[in-house]
This record gives sequence, C-alpha cells and structure tokens, in this order.
Amino acid sequence: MERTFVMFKPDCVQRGLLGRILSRFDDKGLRPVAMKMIRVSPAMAKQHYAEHVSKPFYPGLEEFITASPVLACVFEGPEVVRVVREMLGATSGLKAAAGTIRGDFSSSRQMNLVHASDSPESAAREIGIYFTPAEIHAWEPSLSCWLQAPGEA
Ligand code: FUP
Repeated sequence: MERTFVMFKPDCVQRGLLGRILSRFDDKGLRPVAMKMIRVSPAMAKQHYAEHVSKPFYPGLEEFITASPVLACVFEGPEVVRVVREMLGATSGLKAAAGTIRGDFSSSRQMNLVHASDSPESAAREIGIYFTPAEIHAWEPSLSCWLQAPGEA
C-alpha cells in the first residue's frame, strides 16, 4: 500500500470543481487518509516547488498557488502514486489526454487544477510539508474485499 500527496489547487476550488474531481478519486476506490483546507504560504510554496524555485516561471507559480485556499490531501492505495498521475494527465491541460482530469477540465499549464506527487520519495517529502503524522488517519474500507482479490499486489 502506497501514499501520495494530492493538492486541489486554487483554480479547482475557485471554479467549484472540488466535488466533481474528488468524486473521481472515490470512484477509483482511492482512500483519503488526510484532508485539510489551507492557504499555502510563500515559504511552503518554495519548499513544495524546491526544484522549480530558480526557474523563470516560479514567481507566477508562487503567486497562483498562494492566491486562494487549496485542499491538501493524502490518498492511499495500491500503486497510488502512478495511478493518480495517470488520472491527472500531462502537466498542461492543453496536452493532457481527453478522459484525464486535466484533459477534461483544464486548458492551462499553470492552472492545471490538481497536483500529485511524482514518486513515493516525493510523496513522503510533500506529505511532511503539509501534514503532521497525527493528522493522517489510516482506516480500512469495509468494501476492501470488493476492490481487489485476495493476494493481488
Ligand atoms: P507536474 O509534475 O505535472 O505537477 O508538473 P511540474 O513538476 O513539471 O511543474 C510544477 C508546476 O509548475 C505545474 F503544476 C505547472 C507549473 N509550471 C508552470 O507554471 N510553467 C511551466 O513552464 C512549467 C510548469
């Protein structure tokens, strides 16, 4: 079982798409183990996007991500890092395949609605920026036996 960090970005909240996009995570059987509404601070943005801080697009990215509240989440599931990245599609909504979240709802590279970790290592780092261990609540869905067969990886 793996965990990934997911952020429903300011454009997702402002456009009233939270419910519709979150329902895709429910539909897939992914398990939310942490969720909170927060306003990302410039310091948190710099930590989160550490690899991009020196890039020309970073100031615009920081302005966008700190402009309005976001919903920060941790989801749990088998191979959840890869599964969620595939659900989101390519970074730019213009390039993302139809049927993916970005492909269906976004036409922007910056305003691409949802962030998700790109590796289990990034997930651990990003979860540590936004959540304390006490804010993460592991639980066992009573429907587990109808989501995967016994012994499936
Ligand atoms: P992703 O892993 O799909 O979230 O995308 P990246 O790590 O490549 O980029 C992080 C964020 O920077 C993306 F959400 C979009 C934004 N970005 C820009 O705004 N302009 C760029 O030229 C590249 C990325």
